[in-house]
Amino acid sequence: MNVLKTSLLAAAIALGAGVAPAPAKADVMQLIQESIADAPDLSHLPREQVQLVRPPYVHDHEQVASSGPRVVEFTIPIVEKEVVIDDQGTTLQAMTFGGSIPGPMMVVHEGDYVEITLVNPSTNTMPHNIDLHSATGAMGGGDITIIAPGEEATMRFKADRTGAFVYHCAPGGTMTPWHIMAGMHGTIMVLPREGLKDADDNPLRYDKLYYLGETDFYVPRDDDGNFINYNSHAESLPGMLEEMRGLIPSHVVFNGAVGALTGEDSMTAKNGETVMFVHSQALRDSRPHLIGGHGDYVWETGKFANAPESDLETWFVRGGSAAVALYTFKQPGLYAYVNHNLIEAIELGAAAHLVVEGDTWDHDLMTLPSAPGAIRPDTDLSLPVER
Ligand code: CU1
Repeated sequence: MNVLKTSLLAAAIALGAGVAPAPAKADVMQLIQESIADAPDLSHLPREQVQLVRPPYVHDHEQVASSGPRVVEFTIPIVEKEVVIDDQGTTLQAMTFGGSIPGPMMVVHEGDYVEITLVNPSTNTMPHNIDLHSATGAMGGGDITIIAPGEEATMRFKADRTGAFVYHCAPGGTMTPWHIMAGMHGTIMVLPREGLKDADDNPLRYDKLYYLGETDFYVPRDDDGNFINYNSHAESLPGMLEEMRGLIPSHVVFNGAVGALTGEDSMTAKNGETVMFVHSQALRDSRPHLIGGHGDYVWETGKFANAPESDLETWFVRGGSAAVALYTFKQPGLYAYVNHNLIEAIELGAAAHLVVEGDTWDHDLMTLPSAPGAIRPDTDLSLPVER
């Protein structure tokens, strides 16, 4: 183990000193390994290896399962790297599932077995793991997937409840919020086998799916007010930790950087298409709003066992969860998908764009009887009266 790895581990232990050590970690690992012969034989089930896709896109998947449960295999390499998080060139010593912030979204169906191989290449410097909010036991898998650089582990869990669920790294102590803040979070969506339904049990479908992972970064500034660019993860930790504890983010972004989903990287749809937006936040709360559109159907908590709400203007994402919204576009043009704390959207970065193609306008829904121009002489300028 090199000096850097040793110092990071020492820092992890020291910084986590205020938190009682988890006594059951070894017990759970031991219990699982000693009774591994009791694991169900799944050799009768079909297996599928899924190639993950970089967000905001999501791998191909069925909305209504055409057959029974499967074992779905995902492999996620962990990548520690430096990324640029704004248009000023501010860098972050990032940690990622699969090289992106957020990590790739996985989609399975209820009753499927999810088999995740987590790989920590020897080029990394820190231990990592995966805690899946959709999994049951062993800290969501965190206790049985902790791997040092050069190691890998495969864990399997049954997707026994539907919804969109956050997953994140959770190596323990201060390492946990730091690794999440530095990018190690994503979403897995467990669809009902029969597909999504509205409150009256009518089927709901989507034409496109976009995954937005919102992240709050805490980059300290130097004495001149400029963001500090660190040269390594170890160097960045003390300053980032102090900034994190202040709970005032320097950046709040979708998909890893200010403007990551704008301009040429904007989301797209065709007028008339139904788009699913999955929006996760692993640490703070958020309040998505589609400017010019609505949430036709919104599972605010992201859990499909609950009927979706209808016609929402803004919805809420609890930190540590993922919300799901469906909207059918009715007008072409540019839409903004924002965190409707607009200070966070405009000043800190939590804004994305979606371009809807189309060349016909629904004048029944909106039209323009008088275009912007000079105030007309007969326009009534009297103020509202008091009563
Ligand atoms: Cu990690």
